[in-house]
Amino acid sequence: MEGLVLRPAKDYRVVVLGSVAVGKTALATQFACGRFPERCEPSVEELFSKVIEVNRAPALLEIVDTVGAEHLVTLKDLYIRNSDGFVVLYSVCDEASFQAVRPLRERMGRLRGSRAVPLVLVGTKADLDAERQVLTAQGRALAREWRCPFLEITTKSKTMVDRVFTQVVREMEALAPPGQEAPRIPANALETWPAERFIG
Ligand SMILES: Nc1nc2c(ncn2[C@@H]2O[C@H](COP(=O)(O)OP(=O)(O)O)[C@@H](O)[C@H]2O)c(=O)[nH]1
Ligand SMILES: [Mg+2]
Repeated sequence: MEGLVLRPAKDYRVVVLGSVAVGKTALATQFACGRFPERCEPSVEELFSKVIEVNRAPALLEIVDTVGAEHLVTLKDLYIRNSDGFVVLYSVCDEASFQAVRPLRERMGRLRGSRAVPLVLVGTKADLDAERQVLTAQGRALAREWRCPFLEITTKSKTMVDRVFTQVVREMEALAPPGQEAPRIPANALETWPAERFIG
């Protein structure tokens, strides 16, 4: 039928979170576009989408690549409230980025109230072994505490990056009751939704 657009039955929004320069944009770009960006614009929040196969059915993943800027905190909180799954990143070469994930997880728990927080904990830049500051065992221990999947990856590897998103889909399907749609916010929320609406 002309004009009829078939959308996959499943539609998930996944938010990529973590400190500045841990590789959020690289991860989203590698997943959605199949390439590793050597340089990324640090201040642009982007939305990527890709259809993948989950349990032999197509699922549309909408990926929100967040930015660290303070003035966007309210929008980030909104995404945490209204999304289906999360990829929480730190860099294994940046101890401070690892320290930052615990308060982030606590904030996510507060913002989502009683709702599940389907997430995957990911240590990036595992290819830079000489610069490593966070041990694999530290990431694994934190994931055990949070009862979530844990992966160490390099975003240069498409295979590893794909695995992150397969894992997050599994978490969403395991933790979120089917048929409970999160309320949607528009993709161009920055322009159309005045920030004042979310204060308080
Ligand atoms: N060697 C290496 N570099 C990475 C990796 N992930 C990201 N980068 C680089 O780290 C820098 C910051 O990445 P970016 O995606 O912009 O970080 P963001 O601020 O979290 O979005 C960029 O120069 C990336 O090319 C990785 O796994 N290994
Ligand atoms: Mg970025």
